[in-house]
Amino acid sequence: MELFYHPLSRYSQKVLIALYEKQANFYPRITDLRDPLPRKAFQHFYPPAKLPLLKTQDGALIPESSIIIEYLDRHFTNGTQLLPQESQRNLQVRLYDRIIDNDINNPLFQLEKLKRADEKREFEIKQIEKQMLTQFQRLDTHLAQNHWVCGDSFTLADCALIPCLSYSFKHLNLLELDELVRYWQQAQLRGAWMLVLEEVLLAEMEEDTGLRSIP
Ligand SMILES: N[C@@H](CCC(=O)N[C@@H](CS)C(=O)NCC(=O)O)C(=O)O
Repeated sequence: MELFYHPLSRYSQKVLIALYEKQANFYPRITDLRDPLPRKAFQHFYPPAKLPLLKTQDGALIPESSIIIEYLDRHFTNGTQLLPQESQRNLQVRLYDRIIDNDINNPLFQLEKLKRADEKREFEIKQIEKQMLTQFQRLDTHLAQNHWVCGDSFTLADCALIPCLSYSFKHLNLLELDELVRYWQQAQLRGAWMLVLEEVLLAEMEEDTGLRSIP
């Protein structure tokens, strides 16, 4: 299997967590879409040019982080089961995965874009921050009854949430949300996330210094 991804892309981090949870081997194909040459090559290979993308052993291309994780969960029986078999719990996990992608991860992209823009659109920034705070408050209440996002076991919904939390804790005022703070502390001790974070920090260092490690 090959995974086309970038360590600084949150949707890529979501899939990396799943791969480590499943203890699945893969060839890492780091793809920087900001660089015109790799972007063109990747677009030629996969015209929608979105990361992450999984190439399976039989050559099929699977896009969309949640679908990639469902594929991994079906084909790799080792490691953590990320989608429960029981139908009600399965639906709940998929529901939270959608809520997190749509109402947390995607607004974070808008927020990052607005904050990077030269012209500061403070009103829009405040509006998105307010909506996200409401989402996090809901999640905090939910986490009071749940050790991980959907109960006692680690699932797809946790793969979706954890990559969103570094930026959110840095930029939103979340420290009063006790359950979310507890969740974030426990997530940072999860082995799969620690492995992902190592790669994220290395990539951030490379961005800051302009130095690339020797492959
Ligand atoms: N719904 C998709 C979202 C994927 C996505 O938006 N990926 C971003 C990077 S995190 C991307 O490839 N954007 C295209 C670009 O940067 O040109 C998923 O879950 O995989």
